[in-house]
Amino acid sequence: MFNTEKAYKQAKEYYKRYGIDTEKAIKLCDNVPISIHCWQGDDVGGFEKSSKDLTGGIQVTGNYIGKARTADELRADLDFAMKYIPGVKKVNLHANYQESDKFVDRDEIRPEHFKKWADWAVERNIGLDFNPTYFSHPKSDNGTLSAADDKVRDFWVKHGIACRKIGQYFHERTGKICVINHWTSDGSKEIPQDTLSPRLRLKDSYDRIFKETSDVKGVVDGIESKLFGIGLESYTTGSFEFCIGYVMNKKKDHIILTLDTGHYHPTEVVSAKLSGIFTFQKSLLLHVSRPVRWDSDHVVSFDDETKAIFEELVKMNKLKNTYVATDYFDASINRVMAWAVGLRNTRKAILAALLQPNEMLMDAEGKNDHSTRLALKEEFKSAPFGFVWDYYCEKTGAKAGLDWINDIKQYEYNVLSKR
Ligand code: RNT
Ligand code: ZN
Repeated sequence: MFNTEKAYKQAKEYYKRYGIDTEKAIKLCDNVPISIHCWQGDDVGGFEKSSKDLTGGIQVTGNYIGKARTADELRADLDFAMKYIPGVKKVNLHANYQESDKFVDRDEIRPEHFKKWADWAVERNIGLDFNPTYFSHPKSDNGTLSAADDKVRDFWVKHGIACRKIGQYFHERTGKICVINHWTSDGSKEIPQDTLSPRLRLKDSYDRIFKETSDVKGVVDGIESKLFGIGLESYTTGSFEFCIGYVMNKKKDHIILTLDTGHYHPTEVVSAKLSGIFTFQKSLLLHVSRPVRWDSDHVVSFDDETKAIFEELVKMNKLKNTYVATDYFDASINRVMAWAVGLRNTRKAILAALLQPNEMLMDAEGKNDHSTRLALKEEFKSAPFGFVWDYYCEKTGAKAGLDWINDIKQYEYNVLSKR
């Protein structure tokens, strides 16, 4: 019979030889909040009282059974998924997940439309993060915060303002910082004649949103850039240069850069950008995703790049300065499983990063001993990490091995398949 405790004891000794304290690593890992994106549970649909197709150049593919049809179902699914996600959690909502009896347009949303979410979060002692939904709306076809039509732009500025106030409400209710992510899909299929004016308008819109809500407390605002979207291939108003320029220029601690792992050229990686950004910035918002050939938003994998990102953050001692959030959507598999797999992998990459022989590697590097540095790094790739991970998952009740997979399959049979 395999014994997780026994295996862990051996692993603990293995790591000790490299100067690594597994208990300390587990504790640190467990305390990193990860913000679970609510939109995996219903394919980014939301619960507004009007049906809208998903727009904004993002796409969800698949038609697997069991999608959450109401906010109550979504919360029940989140509750179930969270059992199998170890560590401190937050839930990340989009503005279109409002709850009200009648239709409330985006410029009119208020804290009361998110009261049920706040009650739910308070009961579970988890934080809530938030996102203005600058897409999937009749007024988003020709740009939102960068729209040439002043009336349209005013509408979206009002939405941004409303969202920051809701962010403060979440902070007041949960006692935890609310991280708001601003992403607009504004852009175009062909290169526009005028590429500058939309960017100047986008800048002005963000300025207005922040000025109007300068008294808002307990909120941090990420500005998310992107390379392209489907149907928006040639030009993105909120490009990387625009967003980093905006954030650096504002010099406000609450306005930070968001890096989404799927938002760069295929040979660019977020792990290589982190130290450059931290040279100038105090903190960062990370959207952990998995791009396959494009910004496909596949379920997060325990892959080289995800590991490299967290290794970088640990090495720089910037894990505590990074807001970690997931952002992916797969409708071709059990959505609760998709949550558990991607969130477990994110947490797993954090733990793996905390279990690297960083001191020995630094020491070798300090001595210009690059051969030892390489040998150590490579040798360590076969360290018994899985034994530490399983032990951590079992200890926190998130279950290890096949147990959690079977539980989620059972939930599919008992609950999801009946929808
Ligand atoms: C889109 C961005 C954005 C969205 C969510 C739903 O490419 O990554 O963060 O995925 O806001
Ligand atoms: Zn994102």
